[in-house]
Amino acid sequence: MAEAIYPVPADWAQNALIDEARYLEMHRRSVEEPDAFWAEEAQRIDWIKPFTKVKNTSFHEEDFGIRWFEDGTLNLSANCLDRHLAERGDTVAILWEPDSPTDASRAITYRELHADVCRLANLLKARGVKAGDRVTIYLPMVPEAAVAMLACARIGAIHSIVFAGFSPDALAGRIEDCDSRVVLTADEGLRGGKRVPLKKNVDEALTHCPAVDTVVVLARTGADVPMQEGRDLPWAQAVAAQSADCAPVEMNAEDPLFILYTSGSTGKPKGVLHTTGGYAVWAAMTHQYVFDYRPGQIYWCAADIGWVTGHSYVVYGPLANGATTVMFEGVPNFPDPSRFWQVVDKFGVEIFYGAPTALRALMREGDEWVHKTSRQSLRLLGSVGEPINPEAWEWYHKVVGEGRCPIVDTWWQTETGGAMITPLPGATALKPGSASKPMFGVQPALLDNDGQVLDGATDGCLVIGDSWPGQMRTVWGDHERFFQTYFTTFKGWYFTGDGCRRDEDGYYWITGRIDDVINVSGHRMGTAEIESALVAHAKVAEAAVVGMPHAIKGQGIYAYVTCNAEVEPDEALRRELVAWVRHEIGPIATPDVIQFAPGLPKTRSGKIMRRILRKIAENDLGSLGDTSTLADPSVVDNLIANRPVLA
Ligand code: 6R9
Repeated sequence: MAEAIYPVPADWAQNALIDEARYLEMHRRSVEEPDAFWAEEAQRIDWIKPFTKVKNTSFHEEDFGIRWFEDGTLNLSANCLDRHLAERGDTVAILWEPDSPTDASRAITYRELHADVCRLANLLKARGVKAGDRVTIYLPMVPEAAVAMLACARIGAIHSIVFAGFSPDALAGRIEDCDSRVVLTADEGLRGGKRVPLKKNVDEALTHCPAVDTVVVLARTGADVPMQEGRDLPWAQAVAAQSADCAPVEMNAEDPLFILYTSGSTGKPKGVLHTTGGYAVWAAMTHQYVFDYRPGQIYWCAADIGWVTGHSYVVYGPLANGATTVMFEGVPNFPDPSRFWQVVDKFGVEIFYGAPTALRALMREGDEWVHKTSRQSLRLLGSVGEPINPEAWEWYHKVVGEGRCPIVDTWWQTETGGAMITPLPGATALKPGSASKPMFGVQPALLDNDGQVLDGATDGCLVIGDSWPGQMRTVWGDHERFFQTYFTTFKGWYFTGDGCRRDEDGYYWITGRIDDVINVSGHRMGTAEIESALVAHAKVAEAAVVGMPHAIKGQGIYAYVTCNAEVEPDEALRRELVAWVRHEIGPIATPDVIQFAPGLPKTRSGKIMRRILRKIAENDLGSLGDTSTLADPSVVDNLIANRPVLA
């Protein structure tokens, strides 16, 4: 079957910032003359001391290192706030929509945001926070979350946001890993009408983190939460006492901006570290070009600030560009499945950027929820977080966008800082399901398992050949792990962990992770993390977790569990283990299936054969492959015979 192609609409080809010819020329130049190209693109940022050196990077062991604009200085908070005040001080920077449509929304101008950021920055300074110190942010989707990020950036403190859906244990691990002394949180969060006990979670986490001496607590719901004398400060009162002036600290381009923990195929989540100058250029540039952003437009990225998409495309990219960025506290189906599109109408949103998992869930509810709304303001749609299946793409395009809005399907990662492979709306004909073409400076390649470069239309492991300004610089506290994880599988290349197909037109189609990472509703999770949560339970001897196809979430979590000898597994234990994992990691890690198994398929050397477990979870029993190398091949028959019946 020939795949669909949607040519660039004529008005987009004529009016967009970048048309096809310009894209080709800019991409060529970004690769052939990177120093000249990036010196120019970096002018979108206000530098305090201009850089004299642009690119100084190597992926090779001998001289490994990634440095961009390395002798320049800047402050990213000043780039997101101060420099807009003269021209756009009264423009709305953040349009906030609360969880419940009956509560009041908020519009915060650049001038107001600047004052709020300065006050919080002064409070942090008063609590002894200095440049280079780590500050943990555990907040719901409220404007104060953006204020917190920018206040850290203003004084050079490194923020580490922990998604407000993570458990106290997960929070404690992340506070400890980066030695943060300060936590910014709220009494409770509110999502889909449900309260999330954030302060309670913090208190529980801090029993393991004695070094934390300051907790600033925002009153979001007004719940009565215990406050520890000397440590806990009510946000509103504490900032009210501070001055609304705070000079931005001059930071080096390569000074750290933030840490964001993300799951890998092994071990604990890694603290992905981004630095200031290159990230600023990358976030601002990609936001402008990918969304064809023009000042005055209302732009909405529906991601949570707990994920990298929220960092780059709710806060830093849009604010660096002087945009009006919508921040939404709620969920797509509360109080009903029209919610997203009602918010679009309420604010006149022109650009909407969301995740396939939400779109699939809404698609299932029926078109009438979309048709109830006007959506006339929409001109561009975006997708991120996981592959978008062509069916959901077509629905997004036809039903939500009424055929008039291009869709930018942006492939990228926490590690890449911003969009890497994506259509540009005025330049790229769209193929549903394909992230399409590389961004400026991005040189993707497909390799076979032996590291041979594959040409033309082919399938392979997706790698990137050279550095780009938004690339992560290290794993917090473990530079060796950074090098080992990303640059040793294929020497001299950045390995993404994704599989990919390239078609005869040079379009890239991401096929999903090829390592032990699963993508559940666009959230990355390491199977190893869920396994270690399961084996931490007293009745569990061994566990193996794999992804399984899931109609809404993209992938679901399938856990094979072997219990201790004296334990008789039953339905009650199954429920207990589900609750256990939710408590250990958070609700996003809830197993969809737990299959009790007397044994797991292992090689003679004791390695679990995940390939076989994946096939069973996928119900793809015809292609289990060679099982003769297993220590005990009968284990597989038992797993198949006792496969739970799935709805
Ligand atoms: C931004 C973000 C990264 C992983 C990545 C890939 C998957 C993200 C995608 C996509 C296909 C897209 N992914 N965007 N797959 N098409 N447009 O999601 O970062 O949370 O680190 O996840 O997500 O597998 O490797 P992160």
